Amino acid sequence: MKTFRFKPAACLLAGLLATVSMAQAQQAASQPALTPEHFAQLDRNKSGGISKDEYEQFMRESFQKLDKDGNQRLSPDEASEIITTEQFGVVDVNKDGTITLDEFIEHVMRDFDRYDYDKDGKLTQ
Ligand SMILES: [Ca+2]
Ligand SMILES: [Ca+2]
Ligand SMILES: [Ca+2]
Repeated sequence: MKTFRFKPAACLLAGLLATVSMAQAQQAASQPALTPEHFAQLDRNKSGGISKDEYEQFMRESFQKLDKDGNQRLSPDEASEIITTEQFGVVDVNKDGTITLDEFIEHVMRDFDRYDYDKDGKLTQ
């Protein structure tokens, strides 16, 4: 592995997405790989749980950061910081070659539901 110089947010996001694709590949209910540091970043109000709002807010901010040219779409280039070409194809539901905020949020919020085992609308450790 070469050393990546991700910003913390991008690094966390890459970790989350990588976990997801692995889970999809294995069709297994693997544990979310939320480290204590990740958890602290997502749990903005330090309530001890990550609400859907907190999760979505983080993802929206991540999207804005990745969208370098600010056209509200991620090109394969822009997204390459966090996902592989294969993952890009999964998130780009309508296959137009870009990932819109809607496609992005829909994808990551599905992950939220998957992680939320007890369906209480919060991720806890
Ligand atoms: Ca919280
Ligand atoms: Ca863009
Ligand atoms: Ca698309």
